[in-house]
Amino acid sequence: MSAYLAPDAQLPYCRGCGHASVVRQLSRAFERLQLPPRSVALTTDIGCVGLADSLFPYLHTVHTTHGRSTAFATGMALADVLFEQGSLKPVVMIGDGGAMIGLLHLVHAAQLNVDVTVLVHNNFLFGMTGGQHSALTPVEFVTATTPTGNYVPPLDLLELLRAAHAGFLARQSATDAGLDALIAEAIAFPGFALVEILELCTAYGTRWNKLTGAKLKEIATLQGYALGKPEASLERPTFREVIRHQQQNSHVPHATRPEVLRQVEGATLASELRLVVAGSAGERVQSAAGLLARAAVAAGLYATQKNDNPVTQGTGFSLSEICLSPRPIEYTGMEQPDVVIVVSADGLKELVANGTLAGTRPETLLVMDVELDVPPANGRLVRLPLRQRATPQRAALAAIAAWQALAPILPPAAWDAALETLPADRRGENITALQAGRELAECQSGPAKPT
Ligand SMILES: Cc1ncc(C[n+]2csc(CCOP(=O)(O)OP(=O)(O)O)c2C)c(N)n1
Ligand code: SF4
Repeated sequence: MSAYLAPDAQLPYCRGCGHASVVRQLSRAFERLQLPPRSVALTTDIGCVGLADSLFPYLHTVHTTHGRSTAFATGMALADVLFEQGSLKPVVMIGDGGAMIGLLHLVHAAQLNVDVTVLVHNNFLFGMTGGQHSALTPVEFVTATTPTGNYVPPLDLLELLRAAHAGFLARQSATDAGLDALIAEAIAFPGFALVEILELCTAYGTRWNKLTGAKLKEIATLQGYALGKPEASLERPTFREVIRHQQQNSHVPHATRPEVLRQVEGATLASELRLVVAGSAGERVQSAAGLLARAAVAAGLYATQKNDNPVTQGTGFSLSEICLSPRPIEYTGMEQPDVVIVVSADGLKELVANGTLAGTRPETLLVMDVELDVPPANGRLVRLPLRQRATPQRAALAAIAAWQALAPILPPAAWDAALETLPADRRGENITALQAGRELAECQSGPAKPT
């Protein structure tokens, strides 16, 4: 692959901004490594630095909350080691502001030694919000919040991460011709790697300070920073190696609680299926949906789950959006669900409010508690006494089981495999809920039309 950057990419930064240079060098680094585009998860932080996603249309991109990009990338790396082949390459693009806000995520990723590469775009200030100083702003540097020059010594990020046992740490200026090779080396490093890239923000940094490209090296010297060659150490085992070792040496009997889902055969799903489960907070809606996702994965399907509930956690609605597919799922939107399961008034209210019911079609199957008002929706309606017969705590899983009894796609063995992954003391209640749902479906004469 010769171009990871979109050929017609319009770089959205101010003229001369260091972010543009890093974007080009990062693309060249990918070219050097010839990484399959789908193996890269480019994770961007908030700020001007976060405008890079759309410039790399061939890669997976995730735009995250401020300071948290490293945490998202770490999560992806952990999941890739545990559930996939461990071949994903998460690359984080974060500003010095974001690095300061999410400092502990960097420390934690370094401690874990996950295969995550972090590019800290250090332009010495918060660019997007008007040039405020960060913890990495050099002494005497003028910013919006240090108008007479910063007097607080900057945090030496590399020293801090060295204390967190990071294996690959390097610092370079955005204008250095060898930056692409250095970034490629960081990405190829099997554990945690971080490159701090010194840059100029031409909107604020150069407006308030007498700076040119060459001044970046001067700033580095003044802070006592060496540029270029990283300190790499392969002596520490990576997270991947630690997990592989644990898996090979684990003495936990498999049947007690397997780390890896037991695989079964017999799924009958030809194309993607999108399902929403909605109920009340605290009534195990999301864990019921999670069990369904596990059963699907046990049966060889791909599954995604997105949960939602109000910030208050213990009150109001709780819902899960599940996509199931025989092929990798590349889009998890829920504009037109195939199946809608509603087990409480809170859940129904939320599905009306968030527009899910407006997206129902004549083919949509709605499984609802019989006590609920018939909603303004299209589709085939199945109303069951879920809360009364299965209890509110078990209604969501019972409804899922009823749907599966009416329109099965998973073999019973898939549910057994999913149940095995639960702690032993939680299996019984789930088996009861599944049984209740199947019995309710047996009594059901057939789907009706909503009014
Ligand atoms: C949690 C949170 N706090 C603050 C903001 C406001 N905010 C948006 S962009 C930004 C500055 C980002 O600066 P930096 O990370 O250095 O990136 P740059 O813009 O310089 O590329 C801030 C503080 C936010 N979006 N979210
Ligand atoms: S404000 Fe600064 S960091 Fe943002 S695009 Fe402009 S020069 Fe770059």
